[in-house]
Parts: sequence; C-alpha cells; structure tokens
Amino acid sequence: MAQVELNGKIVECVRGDITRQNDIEAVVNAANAQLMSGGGVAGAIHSAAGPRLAEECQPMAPIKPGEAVISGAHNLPNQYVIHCLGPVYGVDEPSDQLLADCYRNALELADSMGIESVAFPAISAGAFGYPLEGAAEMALDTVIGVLPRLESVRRVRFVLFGEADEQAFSRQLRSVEEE
Ligand code: AR6
Repeated sequence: MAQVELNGKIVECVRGDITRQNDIEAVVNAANAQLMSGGGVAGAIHSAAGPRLAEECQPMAPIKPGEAVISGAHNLPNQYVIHCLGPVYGVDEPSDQLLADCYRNALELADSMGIESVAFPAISAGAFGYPLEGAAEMALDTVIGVLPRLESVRRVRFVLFGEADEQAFSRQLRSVEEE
C-alpha cells in the first residue's frame, strides 16, 4: 500500500476488490459501452449491485471511450457507481488521452455531485489490454493533476486486484511524492 497527502487531499493505492470499499462514497466501474455486466470489474460490480444497476444504466448507454456517467450503487456498500469506458489499447486512439479523459471526467462528475471519496480500478488494464506501467502512470498523473481544483473530492483510492498492479501503481505514486 502507498499513500500520499497533497494539500490535505489523500491519494492511495491498495490491493483489494472494488466491490468491498465500504468507506468510499463512489466506486468507478471499468465499464463496457452498453453499461452491462461483463468480465472483470464490470462483472464484479454488476453482480454485487444486483440487476437494478443494469436497469438504471440502460437509458444512459451507449457511452464513448473516455466518457463517465453516474448511477446509484444499489446493493453495493457505496452511494454511487461512476461508469467509465476506457480505451481498447491500440484501437481507440489516442489511447493515452482517452484513458486520461476517463479519470478526469469521473473526478469532475464526482465533484459536481459533492462526492468526497472515489475509488478507481485500473481502467483499461485488463480485457482492454493497456500496458500496466503506462496505465499506472496515466492514472496517477491525471488524478494528481486534477485533484487540486476539485472542491468536494478529498480522497482518491486506487484498488488493485493483483500484486503486480498494486506494485506498479504504488511505485508511480511514490515517484510523485519524491518530486
Ligand atoms: N476489483 C478491482 N480490480 C479488479 C477486479 C475487482 N473486483 N476485477 C478485475 N480487476 P477489466 P478493462 C482488475 O478487464 O480493461 C469487461 O469485460 C483487473 O485485474 O475489468 O477496462 C467489461 O465488460 C485489471 O487490472 O477492465 C469491458 O468490456 C483491471 O481491474 C472490459 O472488460 C481492469 O480490468 C473493460 O476492460
């Protein structure tokens, strides 16, 4: 685990399951364009939230790469789910900009709703094939760039499923701290 405080706001990287972040107001889904269940994060979030999540999301679909939309969290232990469609690496171009758009749009949406804490998975780093180190760098750089101008968001947590993911994100966060 790695944690830094930047002007009173916390950014942290932990190993865990995005569906078990009980102390976080909004969790982010690495969604598909149709906002339906799927594999990975989307499968875990929809099965923990229950079928009413897909029902609520249906009118907002389809979404485009880089876009973020918000719904209730239903049976998840959170208040909201923010659904982001990450880029398919090497297909949705420019992938780096579209991945940055996901993090920025999700945080700005959370802030516009007065949300104080947001947990992200490693968007696009699973089925969508984004290389881990690049995904970690883009995620941390974007969040740390956006956070100072947000009014309500005070805590951003990255929840990493695997050990290699947790290490890559934590390393990236520590490198920010050292600057
Ligand atoms: N909690 C936290 N992280 C997780 C979890 C979990 N429960 N499960 C997987 N991960 P992915 P993408 C990690 O594939 O690349 C879906 O099928 C995983 O190890 O969920 O944006 C959708 O329907 C990886 O590091 O998201 C879309 O079609 C990261 O979360 C497509 O996959 C993201 O993996 C989206 O692909």
